[in-house]
Amino acid sequence: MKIAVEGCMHGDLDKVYETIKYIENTRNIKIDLLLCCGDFQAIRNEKDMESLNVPPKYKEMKSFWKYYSGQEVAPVPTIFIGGNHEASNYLLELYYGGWAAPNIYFLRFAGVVKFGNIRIGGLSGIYNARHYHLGHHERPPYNDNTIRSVYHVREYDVHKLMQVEEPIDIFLSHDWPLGITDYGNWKQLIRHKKHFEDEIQQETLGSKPAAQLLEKLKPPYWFSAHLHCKFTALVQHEEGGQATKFLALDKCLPGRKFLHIVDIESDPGPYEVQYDEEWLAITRKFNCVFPLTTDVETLEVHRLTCRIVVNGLIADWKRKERNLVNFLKLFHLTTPPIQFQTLLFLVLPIILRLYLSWNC
Ligand SMILES: [Mn+2]
Repeated sequence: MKIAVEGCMHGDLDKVYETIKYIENTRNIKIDLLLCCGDFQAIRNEKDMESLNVPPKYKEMKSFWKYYSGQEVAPVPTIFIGGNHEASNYLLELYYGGWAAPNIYFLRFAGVVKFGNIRIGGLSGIYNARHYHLGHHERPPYNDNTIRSVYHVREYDVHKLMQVEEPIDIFLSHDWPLGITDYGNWKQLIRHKKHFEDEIQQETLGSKPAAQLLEKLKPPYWFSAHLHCKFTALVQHEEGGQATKFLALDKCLPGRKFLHIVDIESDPGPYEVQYDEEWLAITRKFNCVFPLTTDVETLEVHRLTCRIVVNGLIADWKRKERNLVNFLKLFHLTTPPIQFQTLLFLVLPIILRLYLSWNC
C-alpha cells in the first residue's frame, strides 16, 4: 500500500491533491491513501471561520468547501486528525469521527480505524497542561478562551488510546511526542529552527501524552506536523525489538517538504475505511464516563478490569454476529457526510443493542 503522508494541510487540499497527481504521473505509481497530520481547516462556509483560531490575515476559505459541497471529489481516500487551526465547531460535530466530506475521513479526537488491513490510530489537537484534565466543555460560539482550549488534548481521550492492546501500524499526532528529538539529528534541526533550541535543552518540546502513547503503542510508523519542518527519528523501544520510524512534515508551500510517500506491506485490499472492533469496544466502555464539564477529575482506569470488559464486548459481538464490522460498514459507507452521521453515531448504540441485545 502506498501512503502519502502530509504535514499541516491549512485548507490547501487542491494543491496537495495536485502534488499527489504529479507524483503518480512522474513515478508511474498509484497512491492508495493520504494521511494528514492536522491543521486541516475543514471550513465549509464563512460561519465556520468564527471557530477557527488564526490571525485575521489567515482567515481564508481555502479549498475544503469545494469537496464538502461536491464541486470536487477527493481523488485519493484521505484520513486526517485535527490540529490547533481547525473549524472546531465542525470537528466537534464529528467527535466520534466520520466523513467530513466524501472520501475525506476525520479520525476523531482520538481514534483507531482500519484501512485495508492497516490499523491507523490518531490523537487530535495539541497538548496544554492547563486543560488536560478537563472535560470537553467547549461549545460554539466560542469565546477568546474556548476557541483555544477546544483543541487541547484531554486525558479522557488519551486514556482510551492507552487501552489499545492490538498492534497499531501507524499513529498520527499533530504535535510531536515529547523527547522525540533525542532520537534524531536535533543539532541539524536547530541549525534551521534556532528557536527550538531552548525547548529541546529543557526537554519541553512536544506533547507529553503523545510520548506516553508512543511508549505504550510502539507503532512501526508515527507521523506528526505542527512545527512546520521535516524531521526524522528512529525510536528503538528495546534492544533488537520493536522500533518506531518517526516523521514530521511541513505545511504545503512551494519548496517545503510537506509530502512523503511510504510503501507499507499490506493485503491486496479492498482499501477502504472500516471501523475497528477493539476501538469500538473501548469507546463503548468509556462512553458512560465521557466528561463534558470543567470539573477537574482524575480518571481512574483499572487496566485489567477495562480489558476484561473490552474483551467481553468483542467476544460477545463475535459470538452473536460474526459479520459485525460488515454490518457497521453498511451504515458507515452509505451515510451522507453531513450531520446525519453524527446523529447516526449517537443512535448507533441503540441500534446495536437491539441488534445484538448486548448488556453494558
Ligand atoms: Mn499546528
